[in-house]
Amino acid sequence: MVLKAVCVLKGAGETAGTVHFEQESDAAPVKLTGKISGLAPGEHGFHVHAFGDNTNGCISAGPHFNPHSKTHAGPNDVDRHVGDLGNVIAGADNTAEINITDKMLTLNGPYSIIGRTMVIHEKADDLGKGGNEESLKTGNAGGRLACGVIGITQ
Ligand SMILES: [Cu+2]
Ligand SMILES: [Zn+2]
Repeated sequence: MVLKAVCVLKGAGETAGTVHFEQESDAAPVKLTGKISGLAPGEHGFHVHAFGDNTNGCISAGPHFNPHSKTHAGPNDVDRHVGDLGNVIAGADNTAEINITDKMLTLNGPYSIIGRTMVIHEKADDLGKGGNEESLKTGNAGGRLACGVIGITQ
């Protein structure tokens, strides 16, 4: 089984970062750690998108990874996209420290996130509570500042 993965995020602008993934067993949660810099202070939507494709930049990653055909929500909601990790928060130093444990993500099996893309967004994710149609698709998180394909590491 896959125990560890890594994602190097890059974009057209200043935003860049590295995220490490760890999973102890198939049924265990996935732990994400790392840092993303070059962000405006405040909340930024952070998701796994469906495709590991960067041919036209982050837009080629497609929509949120959603193998169970749910609507967009927050990481603590039962009904959510598998890729919905909510927000990360950048401080006055323009850097967000990533420290997330997620029960729905997996590095193994048919719904593995390996080969898919992490995206960090311009704006806050409203977690599906924005009261409009877009909220239930993207959380109104706006543009894609940086992204990277999730790959297996040792
Ligand atoms: Cu996203
Ligand atoms: Zn979503």
